[in-house]
Amino acid sequence: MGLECEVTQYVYKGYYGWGIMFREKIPIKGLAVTFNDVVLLPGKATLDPISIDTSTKVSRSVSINIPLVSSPMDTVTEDALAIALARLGGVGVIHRNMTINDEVNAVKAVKDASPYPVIPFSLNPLMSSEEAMAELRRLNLDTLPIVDEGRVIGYIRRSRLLTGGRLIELAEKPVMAPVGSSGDELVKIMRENGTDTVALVDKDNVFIGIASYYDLNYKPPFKPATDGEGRLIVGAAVSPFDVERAVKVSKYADFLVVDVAHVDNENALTALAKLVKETPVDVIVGNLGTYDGAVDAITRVDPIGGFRVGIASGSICSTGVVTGVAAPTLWAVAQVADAALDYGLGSTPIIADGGIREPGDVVKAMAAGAWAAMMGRVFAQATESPSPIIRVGNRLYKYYRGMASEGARARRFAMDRYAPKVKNIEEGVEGLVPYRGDLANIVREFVGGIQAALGYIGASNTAEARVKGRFMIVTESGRGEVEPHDLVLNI
Ligand code: CPR
Repeated sequence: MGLECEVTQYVYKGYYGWGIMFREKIPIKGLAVTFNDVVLLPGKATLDPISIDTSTKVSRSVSINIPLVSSPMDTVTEDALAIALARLGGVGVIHRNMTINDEVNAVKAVKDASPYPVIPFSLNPLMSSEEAMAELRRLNLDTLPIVDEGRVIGYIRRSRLLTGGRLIELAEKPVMAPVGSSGDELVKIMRENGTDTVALVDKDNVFIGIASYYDLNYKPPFKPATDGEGRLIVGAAVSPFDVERAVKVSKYADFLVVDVAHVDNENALTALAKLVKETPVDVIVGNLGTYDGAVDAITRVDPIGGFRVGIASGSICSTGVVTGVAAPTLWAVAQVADAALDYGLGSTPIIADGGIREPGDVVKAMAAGAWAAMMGRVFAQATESPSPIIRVGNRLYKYYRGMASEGARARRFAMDRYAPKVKNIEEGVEGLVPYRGDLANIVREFVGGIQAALGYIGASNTAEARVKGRFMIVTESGRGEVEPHDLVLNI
């Protein structure tokens, strides 16, 4: 039984009474409640956080291992970040601020990447045993292949180097596998040979790089998100009006994500109803902000592969300021989740999009009915995002901009002939965000926080969070109390 069925069952079996509605979890009507307005109530835990299952679905037929999705933005998701995120179990959505060909190529690059890092480290037969030892120590590895003119000619183990002598005389037989082997196959080979690396070779036996036990043996939940053929999962953004792009990228992408600020629009829904019939993969529809908007989409577009939800909560978004219109993500998720349940789409994933700052926000979104969270700012801060690192004084930053900001609009109108200029105003800003290092560090922190939050609310997986997660509205003084307070923190 899939996770989605379990939730529907909890809901209808009356886990918390009959017909639980996500909107009723947010008790004050008429208040656009945001992440910072609520706390989650603790519940009885049955598992230690580290054993909590973080897997979920991003669309009806695509599963991922951690509930994190990167925004299709030109300072966030191109192939490098999508590869890194899928290797960690989440999924990236390639942005559409580029030509159709470029988007197809970025998607293909993710599908062609190995699900684990392949690193071009090796030893040269001319090295002395001291030099080889220094290299192994530097890389913190026990074994490395000796490679001569592209061929693996032997394998070196640290312990053998202690006696000194010519590298080739100290070598053992090569430990190799074809590039594209699954992680499990490689781990098996390493165990059989007592090595912590395997040399990967192409079909002509040419050395490509090594895979290491350290990279492959990610502790759960760091298990790559892969398709049925073991290739990394990736999504691609499309405009509802761009059938040509949708058809071309969906040949390779696992799912499409509709990329408009507000999809509850006559022209967009008419176009989308046609577009979903032209593509073989799930189409995630958004952005949506209200129950009625979701009903419009559900009744006009069939099939719907998932919902992308939240209007004006994004960190770079100025829609709320410029237009006064907003459907904050947490509130919007509860709205759309109820519409989905009421219209028989309770097993269609909902992605909370915009305004996520902390791991707890992801779990708050789940308690309101979400399956996963989409983030822009947090991922823009990673080494792998496509924006440059900028030094200001002695601090490092990355450039981050909204997709309706002046710079992003200018690029889109140049690149995309399906980008009609329907508004005469920018609805986003551009700025700098602190650089936070490699994506793996950011994701590790987020997943640890998500597991801890799930543990506190008594959920043993993401599906249970939608059922068991309950909110209390927190007052201004309460907010101050549940944050670190009354300490001098900057010591
Ligand atoms: P943060 O994670 O940065 O808070 O929000 C990212 C989300 O903001 C994106 O996934 C997208 O939905 C939304 N977004 C991107 N550009 C935007 C502009 Cl210019 N205006 C409003 N929302 C935007």
